[in-house]
Amino acid sequence: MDTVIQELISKELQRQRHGIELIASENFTSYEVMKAMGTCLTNKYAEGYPGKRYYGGCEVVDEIETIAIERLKELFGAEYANVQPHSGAQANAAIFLACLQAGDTVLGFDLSHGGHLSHGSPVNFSGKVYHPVFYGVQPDTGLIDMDEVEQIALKERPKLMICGASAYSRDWDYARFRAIADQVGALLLADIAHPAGLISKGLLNDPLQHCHIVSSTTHKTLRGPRGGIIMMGKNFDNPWGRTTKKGNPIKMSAILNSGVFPGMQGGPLEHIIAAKAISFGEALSDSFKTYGQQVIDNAQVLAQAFEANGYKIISGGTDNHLMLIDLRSKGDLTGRDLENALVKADITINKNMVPFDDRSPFVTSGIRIGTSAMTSRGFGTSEFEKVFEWIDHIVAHIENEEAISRVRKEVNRFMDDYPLYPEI
Ligand code: DSN
Repeated sequence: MDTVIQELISKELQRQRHGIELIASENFTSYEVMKAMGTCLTNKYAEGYPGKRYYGGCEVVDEIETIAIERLKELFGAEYANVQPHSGAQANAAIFLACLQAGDTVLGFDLSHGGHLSHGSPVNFSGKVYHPVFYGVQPDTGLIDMDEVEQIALKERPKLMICGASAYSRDWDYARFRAIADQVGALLLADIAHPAGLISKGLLNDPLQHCHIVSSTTHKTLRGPRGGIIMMGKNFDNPWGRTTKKGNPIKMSAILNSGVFPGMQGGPLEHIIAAKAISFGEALSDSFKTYGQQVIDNAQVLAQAFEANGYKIISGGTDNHLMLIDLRSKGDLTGRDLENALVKADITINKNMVPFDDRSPFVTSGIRIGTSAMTSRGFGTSEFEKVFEWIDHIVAHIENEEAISRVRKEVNRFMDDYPLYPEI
């Protein structure tokens, strides 16, 4: 037995058990989802797709992957689903590869306003191989201005437009994005990595009605294993209306599948796909809708508590599971310093650039907070009021190690009543 690594895994379990997890992109899977990832399925090579593999012995994994695909289609009302992307970034890379030529223009949401690296950031493949242009939020409202998106699209004529973010607390107007995409002949991609679980239960607008392609991760609000997916809604399989020389429609689903494999990836991770299938089954249940609504209620209570106590929430509130807090309303406090102080109290958040930030991404003027993980642990609105009090206390005593240590002890005692993975 590798005691070194086993002890470190135990240490991480203790950290997760006793701390308060507020990173907006994290969650706690069910024990069953987690167990599936540590099974013999990891040993199987299965390049290709169910029924069309390049290896023998794929009968069982074919069944598992087919169930994952069918459950995902049912969950979102999708016509097409690919469950093989290893991550959200790789799902996006496969879509870019499938739909674009090097140098094509892509219009995405600015990373420094809340977008994502894989939507055209110059340090990412998407900004190196393609030509990125961006829309952002308005300085006064913190909201995306759809008229501005339209103006940029008309000027830049992108081949692909992307709606979706890592740190935007408002819902998306997918219908208007689609109308703009149609004006300039662009494909429209919604990256729903963050709000996917909430969308799946009808708690936020539905991108599959309007966007040609939808990508996501599976481990954020969807509460599955770490991974990615690609979907298409009904009637989007031939967005160009083009046919082959033989008169057959050119199918986007086939192009996307080949973008993932063999385009971007080799063998799919069938142990992860099994865990995805289990989590999609969980998300199909009615109780997952109750969970999603609680995530939103908790985020709203927390955002209101911050606002009522003089913190500036970008856009003035939240429709989803997260909020971006501009700490410039609290003097010289930086995101980096607050993240470090909170970690000492076993409260985990991440520092985050805010729109029009004058500090670097390593320092930042903001923090991002999400409620999905602690809602999975059983937190309701009263627990989130307590979370606000702890964070506010640390802001007020940021250099007082004793005060921080007292909060840590309180947090650790509090979390004893919210067990995590008692099976272990
Ligand atoms: N960077 C991740 C997040 O935290 O939102 C998404 O990839």
